[in-house]
Amino acid sequence: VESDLTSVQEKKKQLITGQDSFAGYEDGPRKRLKLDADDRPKISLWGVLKSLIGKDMTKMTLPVSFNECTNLLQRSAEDMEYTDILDRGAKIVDDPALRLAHVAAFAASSYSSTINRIAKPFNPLLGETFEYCRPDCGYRLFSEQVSHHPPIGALYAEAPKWDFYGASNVKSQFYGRSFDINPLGRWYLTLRPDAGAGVEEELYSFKKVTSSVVGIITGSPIVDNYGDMDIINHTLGYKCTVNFKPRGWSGKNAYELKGRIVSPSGKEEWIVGGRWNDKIIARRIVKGQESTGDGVKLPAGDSNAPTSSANINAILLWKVHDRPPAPFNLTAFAITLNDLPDKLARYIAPTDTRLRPDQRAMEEGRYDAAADEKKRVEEKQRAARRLREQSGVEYKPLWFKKDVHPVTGEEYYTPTRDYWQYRQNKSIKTIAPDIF
Ligand code: CLR
Repeated sequence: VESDLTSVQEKKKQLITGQDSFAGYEDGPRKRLKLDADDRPKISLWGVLKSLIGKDMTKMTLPVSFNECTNLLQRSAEDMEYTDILDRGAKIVDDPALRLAHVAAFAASSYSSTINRIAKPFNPLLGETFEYCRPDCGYRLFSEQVSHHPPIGALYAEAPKWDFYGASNVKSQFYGRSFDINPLGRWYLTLRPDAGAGVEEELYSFKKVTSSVVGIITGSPIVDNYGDMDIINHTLGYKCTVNFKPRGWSGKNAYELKGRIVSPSGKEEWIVGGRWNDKIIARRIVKGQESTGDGVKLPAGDSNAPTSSANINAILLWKVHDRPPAPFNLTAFAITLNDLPDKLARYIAPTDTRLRPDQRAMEEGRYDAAADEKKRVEEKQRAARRLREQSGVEYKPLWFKKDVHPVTGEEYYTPTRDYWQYRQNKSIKTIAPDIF
């Protein structure tokens, strides 16, 4: 049984359903692509990349066979694969440190999708948008490519118990030995805990760690993710630094992560640890010692999740989903993103990634068409930019605006027009540009 929602949770739920946000998603997420396996030509990465040392990804023109059939807006949406962690975290009403542990596990969980994905996502066109709803998980997401140089994609996702927002703005550089991707922006999470927590909303924020493609020269490239991720509860003052270990020469430290949750008074309360390819467990620190045990199993369904940490010394926060073989090594979640059932086609913006012809061709294994269409839409983007330059018009994104975050004081993107309202009124077409 779903417990009663708090007034702020209920308000968000009413907003999402009141705007018919889930219209078009009735058939549920798709299970597979049309393609059974991708048959992209296998080329040596090093053979192509060796002349590109020192460059960033935006300055590399690579054959389309280096691409996967997703783009960076969709890669950001992949952060939503494990939002069940947030819904479980919101249920813990008597332990803000354990709530933060859930947020930390959520932030780390998305890295599991980088495994075996040695391919370049398409670069979204300026003004491209991507919406994604999961009625079964209660959330809606909207994103827009707000800048082309540097490429920045702003995202805003909402559910009754949380909002997740930020911008993907990565600095990439190819060093020869490795190809490094450094995310620049801060990600924000508003959590709305269940009744009894003594707080209606909490603001958390974190920065992503470095992603790095290693093993390029030896011909067995893998994505590693390493560095420190500071996760802060700005409302209550709890903090945690999760350290992602670099895999190292022998691969001995591969996937390992660990962090301590510290209360505002400086007391270490929980340890979050595990591996981002497998599972993450929170263990209570008792008299300076880390509790042992495998952790309470993940509850089957939200309603069985604990509401108190009183009798828990170890709890399983996250377990990776199965990875059945799939074209481009996509996760089952990534496969759902570019689906375009007829029901949905009526609602999405004309700028939605799902309508990008090059990416659709890639997804269907029509690689020559993908290359031709990619060239065409990129040329169309350049023509639009030339027109703007000639008439001296400064580009402004349609749905987001740059602002200063009221709590962190850092620059961020915030919605400026209500996409979901336009969607409900079927009036997106009156303002969205023709970019494909
Ligand atoms: C990491 C998590 C960030 C968003 C993000 C942006 C760029 C992505 C990166 C993630 C994962 C690794 C990535 C990268 C772009 C290119 C790189 C997919 C999702 C691949 C592995 C590079 C392949 C090498 C090419 C030269 C073929 O929030």
